[in-house]
Amino acid sequence: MACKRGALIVLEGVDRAGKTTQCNKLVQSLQQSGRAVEMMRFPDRTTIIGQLINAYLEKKSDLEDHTVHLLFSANRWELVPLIKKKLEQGTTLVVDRYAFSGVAFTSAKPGFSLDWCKKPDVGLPKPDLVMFLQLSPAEAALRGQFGEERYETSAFQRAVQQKFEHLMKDLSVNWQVIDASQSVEDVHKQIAYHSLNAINTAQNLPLGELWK
Ligand code: ADP
Ligand code: 2DT
Repeated sequence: MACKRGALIVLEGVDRAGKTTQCNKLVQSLQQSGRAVEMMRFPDRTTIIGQLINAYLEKKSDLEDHTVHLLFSANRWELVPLIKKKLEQGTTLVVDRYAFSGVAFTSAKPGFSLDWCKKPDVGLPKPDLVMFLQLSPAEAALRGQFGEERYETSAFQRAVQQKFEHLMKDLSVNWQVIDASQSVEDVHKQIAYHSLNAINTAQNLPLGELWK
């Protein structure tokens, strides 16, 4: 019998919600329980497309807004063969940001509809679970200042949060909202619970296609 596939698990949320902290903790705990699991993050700044995105985020280059949106999407598509291979081999993937960040960030810019922003990502591997780490701007501020990268301002982050809220109304995606103001341990417990459920369910289901 073919091996059971891994689950595609995504963490989303605003800046400083704890995505990276929780992705690392989830990977560690799943590994400790003997499961095959790996972490990925988007943008993946290591590829050639990722380096263009990195220069843009670090404000070392300017790119036209549609163009950079398509580059973020291309950065996901270039990794699809690897994502599919890992999942088929039974490895669960824990992903720090995905197409939802892509849509939320670009549609927070003037003149971009949610619908246009989703189009390039239609058909990507569909996450089995998307956890949104919910944190108020005031609580995020307690975790440190904004960095120097593009998009790191409170007005823009508020607009992004509203776009995420629209996206979360889509019941074709398995969203779980997590209260990210709790301690690292308590947030982790909830994330681990939802992830184990998703891993068990995904084993017997084919991988879906996002927004299709
Ligand atoms: P993100 O990847 O969402 O931007 P990080 O995981 O990098 O967030 O965390 C941002 C900052 O907040 C880091 O300094 C991290 O140590 C801290 N942090 C993460 N989770 C919590 C938490 N639950 N409570 C308090 N501080 C946290
Ligand atoms: P971090 O590397 O700090 O997570 O943030 N972004 C991300 C987009 O605008 N579009 C996308 O498709 C993705 C995945 C969010 C990178 C920044 O890039 C933004 C913050």
